[in-house]
Amino acid sequence: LGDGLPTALITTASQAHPKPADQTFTYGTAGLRTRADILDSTCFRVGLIGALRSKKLKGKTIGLMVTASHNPEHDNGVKMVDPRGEMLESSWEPFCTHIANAADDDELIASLDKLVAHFKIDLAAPASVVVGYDTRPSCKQLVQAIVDGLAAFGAQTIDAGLKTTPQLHYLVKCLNTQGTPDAYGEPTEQGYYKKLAAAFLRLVPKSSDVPPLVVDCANGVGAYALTNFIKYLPEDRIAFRPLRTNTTTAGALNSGCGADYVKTNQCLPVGFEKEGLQPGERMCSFDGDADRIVYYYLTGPPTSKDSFRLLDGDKIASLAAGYLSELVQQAGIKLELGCVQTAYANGSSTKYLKQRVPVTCTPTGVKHLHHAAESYDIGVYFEANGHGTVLFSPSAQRKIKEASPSSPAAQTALEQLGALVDLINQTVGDAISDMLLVEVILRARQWGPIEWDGAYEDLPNKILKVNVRDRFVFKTEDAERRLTSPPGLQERIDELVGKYKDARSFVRPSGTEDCVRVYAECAIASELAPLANGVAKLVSDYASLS
Ligand code: G16
Repeated sequence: LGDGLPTALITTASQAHPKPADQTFTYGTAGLRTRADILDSTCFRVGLIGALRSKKLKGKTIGLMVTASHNPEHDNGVKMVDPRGEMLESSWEPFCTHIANAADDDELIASLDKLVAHFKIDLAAPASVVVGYDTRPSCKQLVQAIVDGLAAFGAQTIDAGLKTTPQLHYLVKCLNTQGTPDAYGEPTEQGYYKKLAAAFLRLVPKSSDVPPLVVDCANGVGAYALTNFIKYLPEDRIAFRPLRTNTTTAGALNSGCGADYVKTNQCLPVGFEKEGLQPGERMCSFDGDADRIVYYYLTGPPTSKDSFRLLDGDKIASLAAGYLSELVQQAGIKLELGCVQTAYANGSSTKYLKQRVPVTCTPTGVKHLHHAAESYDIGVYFEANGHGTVLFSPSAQRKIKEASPSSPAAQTALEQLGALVDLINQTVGDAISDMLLVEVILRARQWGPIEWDGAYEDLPNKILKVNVRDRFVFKTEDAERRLTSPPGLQERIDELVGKYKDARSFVRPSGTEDCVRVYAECAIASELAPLANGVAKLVSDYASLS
């Protein structure tokens, strides 16, 4: 057992990071995530796994990001980033779960051994891992646990410090491509700002009188990044009014603010009505690690709930898909543009997009959308919650670079596409990069939020959380649109949905929180509450039977 593994080093280090008894950890939608106070052993073990992942890839740098993103401040987690900046290869996920749950040192060594044997990992290979973290108070200690895990394998550890999740993804890709023809950028935080700012200034070359964009930073790391980024952009091109930037008050992170709060509750962040906001003013919210963004505006006084209009990930996808399709056409090149959504996409957005471009539906989680988007020349992927980006395939990027324009208009379109390739963080959804993309398109079209919103009207919709004893009894199929377990529940949901006009509802276990999520939409606003609450009640009833 443990042949070739530095068993003594692992077991000695492991003593400082004992696994809490009676706790089970699961690799979920975005890595391992749960209450921070029980996560120390998991982080130590993620350090061990990270070192092995890099060894498997012959020393390529992988990334570990300590964050629980949209979750409350008392939670934490780790997102694992592969060398091209994408999420950890999914075949490793069950091994992560298994290793995180090993009860003692013997089981830990045995589970590591299994991973090494399964993936035929050369333990003599080098390992390099870059570690970043968000503003949560628990991060420092959890990063130390990761570093202890990495040290047991003698991995080279690069401390990236406080970063947004997309900045960490960017760094990973830059570190692995520097000095190659595919160099993605300078592997520093400053390099990230410079790259985005330079691309933005190519797209918005003249000063503009567009009013400042109000940005809710969720009291998280996005506040730090936006403050740093602003220095790279002349105020006459784009101005910001950052709000909810308090990263030091205990409990403030994501509390009553942030993209998840705004999307779920379909209202302004708490207290925004006192910020002197005007109807038609552009506003947006980041989430806790700045990898999601939603926009919104008011049609009337901020105190009236009816005046709130949400421009969520679906609306961003339609804005981006429409604009990019036009540019491709103007450029006179042949590229297939497609969109990827999940079951949470509003039915109206899917209808709107399907009339224009091919649309694919995947299960929740960037990892699924990202891979599906890679099958298009230009793949626009967005979850309704604001997590998404645009991918340009290597051949699309070549075509954009090498095409000979047939007219001045084609030349401009090609230049704009080239700048967009640089503006968009293609490693993962990125609130800052997506925000710049939206701002570029709105300026190019001379649109405000009202014109953007006019593309289609969302069907009334609701997301509810239901707390159950064991969310894992809920199993899904068909990109999470139907339940296969508990038996009989899907039929009851179908029956209920059938009673309402143009209704749709589905149920799935969350992969980041201990709850089951219910989504419901229908044509008539007054029917939404009975539909959503009715499905939630069915979920509770079946959960208590299982
Ligand atoms: C993560 C994932 C997203 C997913 C969200 C909610 O976001 O990256 O793809 O939509 O969790 O997932 P679930 O419904 O399974 O809880 P974040 O921003 O929290 O990292």
